[in-house]
Amino acid sequence: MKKFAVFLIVVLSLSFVLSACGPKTTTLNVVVNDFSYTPNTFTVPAGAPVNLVVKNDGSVEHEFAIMKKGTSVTPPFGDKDEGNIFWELDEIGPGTTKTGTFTAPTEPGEYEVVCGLAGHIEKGMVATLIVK
Ligand SMILES: [Cu+2]
Repeated sequence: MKKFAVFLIVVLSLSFVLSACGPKTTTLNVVVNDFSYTPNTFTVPAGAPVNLVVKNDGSVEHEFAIMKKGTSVTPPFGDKDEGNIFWELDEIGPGTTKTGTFTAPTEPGEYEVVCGLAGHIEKGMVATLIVK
């Protein structure tokens, strides 16, 4: 019985160790301004958990919307584009920092990132998320 208890403890602690070895979280730090993303290109591993930290140094609200693979926005951003959003962090107020987490797409390639607020893409708020 005692041996079984020891065995159980070993199995349980092993499963804890293994679960801690899942995909590593990637942290992406991006600064948004009126009207740009810095950096403008970011790379994340396919399928990895991503912790996105967006600092808004601008004077108006901004967004960080990742479009689905193979789609890109022809401005103006509108209802035609809503269904093509893979994931987004919105309502990033001026002078604030907002954090969000998402799982990177499993399909490698380039994904368009835009700010969907009226006129912002036109002024340059387009970036590229590279998944590999
Ligand atoms: Cu914007």
